This record gives sequence, structure tokens and C-alpha cells, in this order.
Amino acid sequence: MNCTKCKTKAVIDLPRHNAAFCQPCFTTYVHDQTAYAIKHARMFGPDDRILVAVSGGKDSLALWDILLKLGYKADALYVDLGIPGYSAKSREKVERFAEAIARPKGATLHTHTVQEEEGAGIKELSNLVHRPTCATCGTIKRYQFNKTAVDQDYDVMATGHNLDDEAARLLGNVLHWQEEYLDKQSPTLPASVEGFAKKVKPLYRLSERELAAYAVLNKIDYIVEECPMAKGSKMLLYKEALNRLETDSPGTKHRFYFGFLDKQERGATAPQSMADKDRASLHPCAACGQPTTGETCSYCKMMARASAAKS
Ligand code: Q46
Ligand code: ZN
Repeated sequence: MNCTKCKTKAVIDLPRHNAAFCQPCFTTYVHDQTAYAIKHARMFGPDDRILVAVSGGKDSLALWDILLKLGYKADALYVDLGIPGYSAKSREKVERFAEAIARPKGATLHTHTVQEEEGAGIKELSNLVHRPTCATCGTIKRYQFNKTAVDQDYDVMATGHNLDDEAARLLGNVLHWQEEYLDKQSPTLPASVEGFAKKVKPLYRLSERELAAYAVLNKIDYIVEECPMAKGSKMLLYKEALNRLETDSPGTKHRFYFGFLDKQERGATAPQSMADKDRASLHPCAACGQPTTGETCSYCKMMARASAAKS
């Protein structure tokens, strides 16, 4: 198997593109796909300050690496969830990457430690508020990423969601006809109101397998294990189902997700139209000032419940 571009020995084949690449051409392919995504979905420009949400996994570290190599001003935020046997390891991967790759390029790593800031690790917190761990985690991460982006004047917040993540999420949203989520499932979500950062997913054109290969070939040391709380999640089930379809018919995931984006770009449910709906129903949280539809935001409500349960 030879590289489609330069004809030397290939190290990876990409059946959905009917192509194979050697290491340097594959790295160029990944950078080009990301650069195209950034431009096509109007994510950010060369002068914008970007805050990357990093977890220590392959996707988010690859994203930070790619953005820095493409010359963008990209800092990162890591949220330490305090999950025994997992968080310390993932934090170490992030800190090592920051030290070796990001800092020499002038980039900064911010960290938020849930145990210190919210007063308990994520599992204890979810027990206190009687909510599933992942729902508690989602509320805290969304809140803290947005807060850091807004407080520190970042122009945009970037996450490492890849094609597999987005296709699985789309399948879930379609299976349950969650139209509100479908409207918001876009690689670029504009900053709908003052106090909400713009959110982008520059890796939506690249598959999980391609990002794992990119990380390995570019010697990015990442945490291979998934978060232990993800076990049994619906997202993993949807990914498995799509992988089975993909094996039988390469390109299925790509056609499914890109077909949706195509319709969205042409249709009435463009994410921009959501911005107006959001703007109409949002106002500052009475406790913290972040935009919310209720009197207090879901983070402040949750933290109030946690401290009431403690006392
Ligand atoms: S990190 Fe958090 Fe995920 Fe772990 S606790 Fe659940 S939501 S599975 S993306
Ligand atoms: Zn609040």
C-alpha cells in the first residue's frame, strides 16, 4: 500500500476517502482538514484567542497540538474532576503536554480542580445533589469553560469532538427526535448573548481512528482509557452501532453527519436562527451573573443543593 500523494510506503489507509498516506502526508491531511473546517464553518481568525477544553485524551490534545502548529493563539483549560484512579493520570498527561509542547510556543494551561473549587470530587457531588455523575460533570464543565472563556476574554472556546462523536450524537438526537438539540448541533455555535462564549468543534471532519493515528504518529502521550463513568453510556452504544455500519459500508458516518450539516446549511434550522430565540429568553443569573433562562443558572442551583445537603 503506497501513499496516494507521494507514492512512498503508506502507514494508514482511509477507506472513506479511498486514500492511503505516509506519515508526513497524513499529518498534512489532518492539518488541512482542520484548517478547512475552521474556515468553512467560520470558527475563528488568525488574531483570535482560543480556549481549548482539554481532558488528556487523544482528541483534545491533538486539537491543541494542531491549532498551535497551524499558528493559532491557543491556550487550554483542564478540569480535574477528582475521579480516583483516572483524574490524576489524565492531569499528568495534560501537564506534560503543556510543558513540552504548548509552553515553548507561548501557550498557557489553566486548571480548575473540582475538589478544591466545588468542595468535593464529582462522584461525591453527584451523590449530594442526587443526579447522575455525567449530568453533574456536564453542568460543571460547561459552566467553568464558559466562565474562563468570558472572564479571560477569549474569543472562542474549542472542543475536541470528532466525526464519530458528532455522528453518534446526531443518531441519539434523531432516534429521540430531540429537535431543540438538533438545531444546536453544529460545528460552530455563535455567542448567542453577552456572557456566553462562541463554541466550535474544529475536528468534526476527522474520525476517531484518524485522530488516534495522528496522536501516535506525532508522539502525543495521551490517556488511552475512557473516563470510567462513560461505561454503559448511550453514546458508546451509538458509536458501536455506527462502527458496525461503517465496517460494512465505509463512509456511512461521513454521509450521515455531513448530509445533516448540508441540510442545516440550506434549511431553516441554522444555528444562527437559534441565537435570536436564546437572546429572547436569557437574562443574568441572580447569583453569578452568567446567562440563564431561570432565576438562577443550573450550576448555582446545583451548588446550592450540594451545600444544603452538606449542612
Ligand atoms: S468526563 Fe464527565 Fe464524561 Fe466522565 S464523568 Fe461522564 S461526562 S464520562 S465526557
Ligand atoms: Zn449562576
